[in-house]
Parts: sequence; C-alpha cells; structure tokens
Amino acid sequence: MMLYPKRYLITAALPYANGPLHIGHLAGAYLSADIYTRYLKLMGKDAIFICGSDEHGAAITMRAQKEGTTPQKIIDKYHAQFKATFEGMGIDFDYYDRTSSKEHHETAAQFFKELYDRGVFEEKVTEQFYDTEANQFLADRYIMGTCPKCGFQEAYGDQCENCGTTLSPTELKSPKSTLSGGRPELRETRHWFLPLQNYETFLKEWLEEGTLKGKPHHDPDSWKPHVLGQCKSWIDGGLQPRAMTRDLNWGVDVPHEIPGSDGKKLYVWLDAPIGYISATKKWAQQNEEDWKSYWQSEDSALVHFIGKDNIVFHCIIFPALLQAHGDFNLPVNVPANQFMNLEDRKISTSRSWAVWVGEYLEEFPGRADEMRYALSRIMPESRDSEFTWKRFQDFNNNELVNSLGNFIQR
Ligand code: B3M
Ligand code: ZN
Repeated sequence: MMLYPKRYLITAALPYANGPLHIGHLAGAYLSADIYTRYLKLMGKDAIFICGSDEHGAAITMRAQKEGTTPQKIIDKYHAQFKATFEGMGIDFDYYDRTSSKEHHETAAQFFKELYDRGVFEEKVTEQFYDTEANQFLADRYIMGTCPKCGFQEAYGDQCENCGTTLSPTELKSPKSTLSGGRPELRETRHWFLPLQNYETFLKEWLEEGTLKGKPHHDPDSWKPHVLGQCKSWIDGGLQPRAMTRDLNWGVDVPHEIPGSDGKKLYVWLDAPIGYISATKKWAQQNEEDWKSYWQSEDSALVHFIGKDNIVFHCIIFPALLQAHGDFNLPVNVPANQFMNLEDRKISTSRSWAVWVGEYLEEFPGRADEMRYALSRIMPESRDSEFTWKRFQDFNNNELVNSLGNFIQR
C-alpha cells in the first residue's frame, strides 16, 4: 500500500461548459478537492490540483442550438466564467485547462491511437438513430421518447429524468429527434468499442481488494461505501462493450491514420478524463516539471474528486482505459460526494433552481469564506444534504460570528 506517496495529483471533475456553476457543484467536488489540496500543501507535501472546462459532447452543441449560437461561443463564455467564479471562491487550482485546447486534442488523439495500436478496441457495426432532415446521426441526448419503465413521455435517449433509469435510445417508445421533431431512422455505423467485460477481473481485484497486478495498491476501506456500492452494482449488472467514438461534428477527431476515421469523434467520456493528463502536461511545461512523475511513477498518488453522477466513469471506464494503456497510474481514491439539495428540492440547472456561485459573489462581495464554511459544514460526503438560506444565516451568525468571533476576540 502506498502509505507515504512522494507526490499527489488531485483532480476535480471538469465542469461542462454549458451552464453556470451552482453551489451543488462546489459542494460536490471543487470545495472538497480544494480543502484536501490545501491541507496537503500545508503539511509540506508535493501536491498539484488540476482541472479544466469540459468543452465537448452533446451538452454543448445542444446548448448552442438552443441559444442560436455556436459551440465555440458557448464554451468561450462559460470557460471564462468558470475561471472567474472559481477564483472568486478561492478554489486554488495549480492549472485550469480546457479540452478545446490544441494540446488536449493532441494528447487525447494520441492516447486513443496508442490504445488502437495495442489492439484494445473491438470494431463493430451497430444501428444508430439518424435524422434524415438534419442529415446527421443523433447523440443519445438528441432523442426523446417514452420511457419503457415509467411511461414518462419526455425521457432522453440516455436517461429518464423521471425515474432515473439509464437507457439506450432504441429502448424508447416513439422516439423523436429533438433536432427536427421527426421520427429518426436506424442506420448502420461503425465504431470502436472498449470490451469492458474483459476488465471484470481486473476491476474487481482493484476495487474490492485494492490490488493491482497482484500487488497492494490502495486500502479499499478508505473508500466511501457508496462509491464502492455503485461500482459493485454496475459490475454485478454485467459489463458490456461500450462505444468509444461517436458520429458527431464537435469534439476530438479520431486520428486520421486510423482507417474509417472520417467524421468520427472521440466519445466525450473518453476525451474528458484525458483532460486531466493534458492539463498536467501544461502545468509541468509552465513550471519546468515532469508531468510523467505525477502520472506514471509508482510513488505518486492520484485522487479524483467528483460528484456521485460521475462514479462509473472514474471508477470503471477510465480505470479500464488506463489499465488497457498500461503506462498510467490508477486512482488511489475517488471520494465522490453525494448531492446537495436546495430548500427541499433537487438543484436543477434546467429548472433554474440553484444558487449560482457567480451571483452569490456579486451579491456578497468578499464573502467567499462564509459560503465555503456553510458548504463545508453540510458537505454531502456520505449522504445527500440540504442547503437553506436560513441555515446559511445561522452558520454565519451563530458559528462564525458568535463562536469563532468571540473566541478570537478573547
Ligand atoms: N463534465 C460531467 C459533469 O460536469 C463531466 C465531468 C467530466 S470529468 C472528466 O458532471
Ligand atoms: Zn422513466
């Protein structure tokens, strides 16, 4: 077990550049990662804190379409906003990158090519929904229909927001394209799949026993039970091959040397976590450091801070990819937080039910620490928690002003 790592690489989930940050984001990943990194640094440890904007995927193109603008304008807007908001809240990244950067495109394409050369992928032809009016294949999010489980009529092709079931678009009843409103048709398309089922033994040993190639890697007892529980239920549900490429016009190109790569982009959940690597490279370049010592040397500890909706990607899919590649470290912990609700309701960007961090900073200038304190006080570390303005007021008046203020005054 890595009791005393020489260095720490701390990452926080790359926020999607498709909407503003709310307090749930802070409480879910960024604040806990920031506190942990500050703690390590205060202890004199070698630690870096890496993040960046996630600028690919259907979430971005859909937003652009809705607002009648381009994906580039959307990501530029939110990337700048994220940087300012994080800074205002004292979230002290060592490097904050963006996945649209040239370096990231190169790193992600190279990673994919290396996997391809190592024979990791299976090529398969499958049927995907195609919008004949818009002349394009449809990402899962672009398809709506009736949920086969609960009958909700506006379920998305990847998930029903009503009952929470994970779906694939072909399971929807009466599917509709959100682009043209028409009924999409199924067309054949060829993609590269990660045969996840072949990684079951590796994943079980790594997650359940904390061993890697038969050697101790981390202590599974130090992981949160809800994180391990979610992984276990995924694995027990049977791992399936998962497509690592998409027919899209926004994202990282599948390297042109690969036959059949025309019009294909990397799956956003393959490219995004590689963003941690590209950002580390840029940090290293700027600071005359060696990025490989953080990613590829045995005495470095990698820790991913994320929200609970990202667990499978960070504990199953990305680790399988890292393992398949062979040169990279796996995380020693993935301390995912649960959700923070707001005044009795789930925080929701689409329903505009949130405390927006940027607005908070405008309305309470110079009061970042008060919010940091309140969120830390009720951080959803092992179960969902609840933010209310009354609690915020109480934490401030009773704890910070009365107790702490009084204590310091004496
Ligand atoms: N952008 C999802 C999210 O913001 C996604 C995280 C990527 S981390 C590699 O919830
Ligand atoms: Zn449903």
